[in-house]
Amino acid sequence: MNQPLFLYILLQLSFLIAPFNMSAQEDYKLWLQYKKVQDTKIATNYHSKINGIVALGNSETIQTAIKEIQLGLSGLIGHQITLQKNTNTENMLILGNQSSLDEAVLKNVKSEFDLINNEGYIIKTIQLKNKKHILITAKTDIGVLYGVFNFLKLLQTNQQIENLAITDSPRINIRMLNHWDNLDRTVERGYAGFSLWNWQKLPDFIDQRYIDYARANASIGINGTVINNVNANALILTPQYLEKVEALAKVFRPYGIKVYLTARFSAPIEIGGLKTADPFDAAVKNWWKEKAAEIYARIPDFGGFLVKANSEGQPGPQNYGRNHVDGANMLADAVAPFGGIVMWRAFVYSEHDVNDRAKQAYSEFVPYDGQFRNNVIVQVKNGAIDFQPREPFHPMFGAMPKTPLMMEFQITQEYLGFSTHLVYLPKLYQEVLESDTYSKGKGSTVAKIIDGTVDNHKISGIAGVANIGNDINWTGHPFAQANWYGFGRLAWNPYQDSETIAEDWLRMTFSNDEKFIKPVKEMMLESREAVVNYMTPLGLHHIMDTGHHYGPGPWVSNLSRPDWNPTYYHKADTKGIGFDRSKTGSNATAQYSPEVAKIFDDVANCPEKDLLWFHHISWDYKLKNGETLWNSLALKYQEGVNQVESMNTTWNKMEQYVDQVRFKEVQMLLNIQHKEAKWWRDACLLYFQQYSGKELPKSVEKPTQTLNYFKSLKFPFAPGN
Ligand code: BDP
Repeated sequence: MNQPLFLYILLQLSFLIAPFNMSAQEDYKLWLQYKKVQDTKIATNYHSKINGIVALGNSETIQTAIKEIQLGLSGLIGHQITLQKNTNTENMLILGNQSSLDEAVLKNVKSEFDLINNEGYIIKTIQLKNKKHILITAKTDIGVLYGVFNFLKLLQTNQQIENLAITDSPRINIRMLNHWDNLDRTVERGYAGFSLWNWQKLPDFIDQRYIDYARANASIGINGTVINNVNANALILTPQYLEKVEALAKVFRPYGIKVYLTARFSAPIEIGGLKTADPFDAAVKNWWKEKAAEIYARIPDFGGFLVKANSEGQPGPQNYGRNHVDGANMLADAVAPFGGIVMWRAFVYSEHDVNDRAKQAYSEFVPYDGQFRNNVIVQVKNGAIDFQPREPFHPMFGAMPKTPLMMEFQITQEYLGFSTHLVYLPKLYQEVLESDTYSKGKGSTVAKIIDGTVDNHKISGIAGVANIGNDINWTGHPFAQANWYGFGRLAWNPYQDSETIAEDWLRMTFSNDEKFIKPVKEMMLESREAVVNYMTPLGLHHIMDTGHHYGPGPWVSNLSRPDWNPTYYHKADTKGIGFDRSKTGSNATAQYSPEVAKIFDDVANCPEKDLLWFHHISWDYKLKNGETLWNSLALKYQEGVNQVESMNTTWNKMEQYVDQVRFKEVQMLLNIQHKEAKWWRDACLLYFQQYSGKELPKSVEKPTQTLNYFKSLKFPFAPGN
């Protein structure tokens, strides 16, 4: 080949490859981009304030902290900050836990140590022999690592670092991800590729991804991970797999992340060769005790078991005439000698129970309050049905004062447009956490129930069903990274504002430019209400298409269980629409504290956002805006579409602030979201119109297709199913 031609081809290829690689990396780096600080004044200031690092201690966690601070600073400041032996020169960054500090340093932070717990940290500007330094310290090494990540966050978000005096501690003990990952690497309700865990290559091959996964989690304070699906496969408990789990636990340990496993209740039969899994059977109890000992011999800091039992066909104690307490306590006894816990899920409902599905978990679990061992925590979804775009808080929160309850949020967007729709979920989480249960009077918010303050619990927990897969950008949608990030931040402190979190995330992930931050933050904050509007406004729920839950399916009524059918939930008829859960209906409202029940029970007082969740309302009923229910419903669907349209407009103006690839990705995804929002609007309104028999209000666009067309759409290979 002649040289010019060769060079020409090379040039063409590099155009194709270079931007791809660049952005692929940016996507991959999540919120830990560590890009050079753009504002030169700020950059110079950082440079002058950080001369070197003095690191005390040499545990794996401290080594990790040193690596991270060096990586972060070299990116943000633009050159390597070296390790120093002492604080003779000023402007050292001193890292070390409490016991590693000498008296001269300690003197500066004595009172701060009283303000933090074992995982908390202190970042403080101190003076030693008239020289200023920045100290990052904690009671434990993991606290130091959290301090390092939070110090880097200050720089990433361009905050000042003069006279620092920060103390911070997590409010919840167990802050974890739940991976619904199967051993064949498919991910139940996963929309970002396959499972991260490469079981076939483990334990010998340690993918860099495992390390970066741990870094990302530690940076937001996540300290636990359940690595396999709640619909569990017993094989994970065999030596063949435990060896692989052990290898992952070893990778995660320096980052303060404990591994937990789901336990299939019938494992003693399936892999233990026993005839029964009856929790009262001596051989069964013994099998679990030995299994626990075997796991702890490999993984001394193993966290414990998460169990889905007698739920959606999974085996459980009821198969043997026993109850949830019997099952949970048997497992709790097995892990107790090693300090392990059992997270027992309350996601139960039965096709044989004719009661409103929303009432069943409460009815089944509340009578057990006080009967669980003290190393059992009951894991409750945020709402009583199933991770809908909006649900009132689960009535179990506040109803079991003698039992620690753990929150289960879904980060993966099973019912919220998969990884195709931009939906900023911390808005949803915050709404739930701020809800007042009134269980011990006004102010008994869900956040205070789960962090243990209302009922004085020692263990507290929060879990997020992960949206992570092996896609280059981890989460499918670039903005879905914000949901992982935001979940972690709220797990650390459930009282934070989702707006602050969105802003931090944007600054760390994309840019500190105000012209970018302001509009894009607004777009994120509005996105949750948008999805509610174009999918399930005014309290509608579970009207997604069947099985895969992709797209609208309000017409579906032929499933084997009544409570799997959308028609069960919306109950549309010629008179009106909505599920009557008030006194005149299923009386689910009575499961809440009287103060809350009173509000939900009364049509006139019930928040309109929850109206059709609690009431069956006539099409002509007038809402606060003076419009009929039918008109309001239609207008909400249209509003949702309009909101996505304006999200598109906002994003289209952002090209200059973000790299080309991420810009295009988000642009294409927003276009799909817009298309699908219209699909939702048209399909739902055409379907409900059959019952209302009314015209659409003028400002609602005419449907582009017939109802039959929408009904005919089938998605046999929709992901995550
Ligand atoms: C539902 C999901 C199903 C899960 C179940 C659960 O559709 O895939 O197994 O929840 O949480 O939302 O157990």
